[in-house]
Amino acid sequence: AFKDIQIVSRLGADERTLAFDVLDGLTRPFKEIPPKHFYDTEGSRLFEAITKLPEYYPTRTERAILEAEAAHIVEQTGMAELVELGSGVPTKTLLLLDAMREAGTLDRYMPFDVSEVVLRESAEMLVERYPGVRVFGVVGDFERHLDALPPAEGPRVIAFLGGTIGNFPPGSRRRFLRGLAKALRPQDALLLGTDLVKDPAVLEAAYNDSAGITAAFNRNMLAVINRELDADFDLDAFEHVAFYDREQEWIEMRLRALEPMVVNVRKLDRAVHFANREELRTEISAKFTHKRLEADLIAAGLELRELLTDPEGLFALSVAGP
Ligand code: AVJ
Repeated sequence: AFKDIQIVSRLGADERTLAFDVLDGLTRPFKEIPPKHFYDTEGSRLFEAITKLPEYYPTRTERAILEAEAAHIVEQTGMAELVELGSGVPTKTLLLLDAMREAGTLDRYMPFDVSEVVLRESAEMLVERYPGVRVFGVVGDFERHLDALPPAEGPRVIAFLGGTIGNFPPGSRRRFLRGLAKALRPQDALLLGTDLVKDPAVLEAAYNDSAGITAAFNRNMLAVINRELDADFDLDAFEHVAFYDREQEWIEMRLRALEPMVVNVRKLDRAVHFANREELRTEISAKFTHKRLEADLIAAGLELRELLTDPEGLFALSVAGP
């Protein structure tokens, strides 16, 4: 069955962008490291734990929407190929693949992930579960390596789930969506998961859980930098900060220095100064209104075909096409 698995890698050892991002991010007037650097093995484990927290509604809500709508999405798109950006552990994916199998359209699954181990394990599980499916995995950064995907044969759906699109600042978000739009043919579609604007108390609770898992996830970025760049961040010297910015309509996560300090990043040959209470931004997570979503899609050259939400209107799955 493993003859049905093909995996290509675009991440060479010298392709790591952490060093460049840290060098940029820690020398800016307002320090910032992009959220993709949360996800080493420990960070991925902590994120999995976040998705099971009572306060963190997005994952379970998106799964419920997919449970209700997967058959409809498959029927509407006729999808034979599923590309999944940032696939990770394929739990929600199974709902779509099951519906494709039921409709008799399932031909190819193309996961895109930074972790070759995760990709290989899920590919092996999936060819067992769906005899005859071809898996084409891409180990890479979906911001840079979309061209590694083979040409579409049957109708293709690119799924970008979980609300990760919210990590892009608004201009980059439109640029990225435009890149996806260019990769789609008229018979293809984009399946996009977005968290929705709601009561700020609900939003802030989701990023300030009482078990402290999100705080550990946030601080883990410093552990990643310590390990990869031989730095000496003291994780206990930073506190977790997460708040909803009502004007921008996004959650911001930061790490706040609890005292003035100097951090050595040996691999970069830099000493980085933090003032007392200085903050390092680690993530924005944009929340959408229907209007905002539609405007972003239009700006990217995409047409909103369908907007599927849960009964409480917490989260949305959109089907869009060129
Ligand atoms: C994976 C980007 C969708 O923004 O909610 C969870 C990451 N950060 N808790 C999100 C995250 C803090 C998550 N995304």
